[in-house]
Amino acid sequence: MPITLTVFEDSPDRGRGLARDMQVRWALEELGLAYAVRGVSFATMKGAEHLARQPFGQIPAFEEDGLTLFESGAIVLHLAERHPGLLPADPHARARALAWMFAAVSTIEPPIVEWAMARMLERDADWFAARQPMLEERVRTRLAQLAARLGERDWLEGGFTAADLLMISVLRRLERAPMLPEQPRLVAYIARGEARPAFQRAFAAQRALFEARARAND
Ligand code: GTB
Repeated sequence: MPITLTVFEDSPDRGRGLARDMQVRWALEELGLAYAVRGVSFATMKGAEHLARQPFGQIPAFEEDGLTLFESGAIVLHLAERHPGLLPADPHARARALAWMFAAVSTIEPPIVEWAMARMLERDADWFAARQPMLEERVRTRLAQLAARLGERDWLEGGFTAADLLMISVLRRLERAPMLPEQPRLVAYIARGEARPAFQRAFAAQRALFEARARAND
């Protein structure tokens, strides 16, 4: 059975590739794996059929050969473990790459998402302006720490790994944030990731879906 990836039918990011199916698409492209896409509407995502794939009614979900998986980080890890190319062979380097994968989703992503969600959903709240500097500062701290550790290196652990794929995907959510340009090393790091042919193919595929939907809705 071919790999099937469930994604937003109408992504709210309007083709900017910020939803988390991008992580999985990028990994599949890096590994040269073909996949089919199933688009789901917001209503369908909350129905029993999709909840059986993704218990929180979210995207992405991944299916292959009777295996159904959710959580973008877990899907990327599954693919990286099954196919060579996204994790180092050396056990210590591999363990460090895994640590960075977890850092991407559990240390760097939470303050970024909190900042982004506040901007998206809480702009009209009377406490928005008071809370925003604190949320920005939390992101700023993590970006400075990450940039310090990355240093002059191109990637987090030797060559490009699944850790860079997840970290760059998480950082891309900051594309319009004033905190990101304060860290030129991270700006360059994101650009290096986005320049990879596999990223370009993944981005183009999600963009094509958005454009097809936009044409159909015209
Ligand atoms: N931890 C899970 C994972 O990594 O797979 C989180 C999955 C998740 O948050 N999915 C979101 C979703 O399905 C889409 S990616 N949301 C619908 C819902 O919860 O009902 C998050 C996202 C959404 C929109 C933008 N955007 O518009 O820019 C960016 C990212």
